[in-house]
Amino acid sequence: MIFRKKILLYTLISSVAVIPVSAQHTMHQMVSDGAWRMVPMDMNMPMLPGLEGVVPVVSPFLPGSDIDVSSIPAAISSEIVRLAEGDTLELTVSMVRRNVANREVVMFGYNGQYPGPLIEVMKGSTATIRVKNEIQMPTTIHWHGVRLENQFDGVPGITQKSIATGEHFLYEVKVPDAGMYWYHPHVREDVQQDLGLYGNLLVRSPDSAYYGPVHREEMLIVDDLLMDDEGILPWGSEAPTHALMGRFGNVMLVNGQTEHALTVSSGEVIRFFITNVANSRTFNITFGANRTKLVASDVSRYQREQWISSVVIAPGERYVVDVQFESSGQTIIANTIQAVNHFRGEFYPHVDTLSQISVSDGREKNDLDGEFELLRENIEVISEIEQFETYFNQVPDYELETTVRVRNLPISIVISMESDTLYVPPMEWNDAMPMMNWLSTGEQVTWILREKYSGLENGDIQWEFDQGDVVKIRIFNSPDSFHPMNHPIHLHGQRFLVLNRDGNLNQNLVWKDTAILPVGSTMDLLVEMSNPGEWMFHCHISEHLQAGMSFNFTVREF
Ligand SMILES: [Cu+2]
Repeated sequence: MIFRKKILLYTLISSVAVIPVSAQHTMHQMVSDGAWRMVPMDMNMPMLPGLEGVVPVVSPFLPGSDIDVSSIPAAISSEIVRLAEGDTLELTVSMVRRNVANREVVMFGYNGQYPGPLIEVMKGSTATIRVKNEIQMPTTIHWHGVRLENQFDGVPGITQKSIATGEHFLYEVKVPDAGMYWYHPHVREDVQQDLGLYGNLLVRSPDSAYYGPVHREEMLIVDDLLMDDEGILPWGSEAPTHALMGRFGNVMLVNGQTEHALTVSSGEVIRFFITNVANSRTFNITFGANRTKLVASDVSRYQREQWISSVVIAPGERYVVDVQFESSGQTIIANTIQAVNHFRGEFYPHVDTLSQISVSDGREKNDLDGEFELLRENIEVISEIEQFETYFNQVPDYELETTVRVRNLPISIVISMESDTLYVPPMEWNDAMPMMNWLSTGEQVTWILREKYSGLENGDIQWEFDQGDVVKIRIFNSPDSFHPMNHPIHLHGQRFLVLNRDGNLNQNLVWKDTAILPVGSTMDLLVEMSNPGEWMFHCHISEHLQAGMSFNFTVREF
């Protein structure tokens, strides 16, 4: 350990950008041009010596900084679009004007909406969406979680050319699995997705009893945005800032709003479809004292419904829960976490309100108490997964581990991060070192997926499968790297089961496309290679993806 530290200290030579004194004095005037502004800091956190006035080594980017903001149309809230076979949705990507946390900001939107339209389709149908790009950056759309035809997966340079400004692309999205999916760009997600380019795709089952009965359905798209008094903090232009831990926001958003609220009747059962679209933040969502039933996740229902006390949801994941609100009065949906203070090595409880719920006195007339009590066994899911049981105990076909490499970071960051690994938490629920995180860019940090035996890393990894192969992949998140971090691992175009974590068998399986890997943990994924094409395997923290944490694998048509 000591040896490793020494090597790092002597080999990582500090190379930093410093705001010249003259520029520091005029920083306020430069704000509207998208100049760097100091990242918001918690007053409890000391400024590291030598970092005063230091800014990221990349240039700042804010959309619309050269345009009269009043000329940009105001965004509207999300609309539901039901698409039947043969219908085409025209989806335009453009700049929108928004008011977030009482600040007027320029963001991006799909059809001028926040979030993008909720697209609802029937299982087995094909949704046709023509995307027109009107922003000054190339873009694409990735249909997250959908086992669609490879050419519509939205990966620039792999499945399509990115859509240039003024150009179109026609997506034909065939949806084989019921559930909640989402769509977002696969070009600089750290910028475009953070600016509001995300929406839900709800795939309905023809079976009306696919889920249990509820009074109402609500979408909860959870997100966070990094803001100060002036508005949104700029993003890195040539490469992302916040490459170490990802860009955590300090303003919580539900469905793009800071003031999400619901009014419900006492006894009402609500189904929440939760999607995490944040760049990096994993949420631990609680529903007050209200009973919460876990129903489904990314690509299927669970084998068995179960009572839970909270939903841990990483970027990219979806969960479906049914909640019954019993007692009248006020309650909240919250992000309830154990935050860490790296400088003190302490954990402290922290609660952020996501939604205010007013439960009225009037009892819900059509009562579902009996149905809600019931925990259903999903026989179709159980019997389908049974067919994969022969693979459960096989030795892994592939083993990966995660790590990180840094170069040219300011020396005080290196020293501070090194001492920090002494008490690294399995999950980073908050950004406890905002300045250091902000200053670490994609030009200094490389996040790595490494094949354990070959030593091949990221894009050098070459996996080929035949359609129909069932493959066990073991992934280990090494706690012994420069700054370890949890990673949501996402596979395109296929579905997988998380068989076990740290040797503990998963007793209630569900088909997934994204799974969180805490620091120090090992998980075994059983992937059904059902869908031919060239597909991505990557970390869903936007900044980690931009910092290299990705490779492609091929499934040959059989
Ligand atoms: Cu990651």
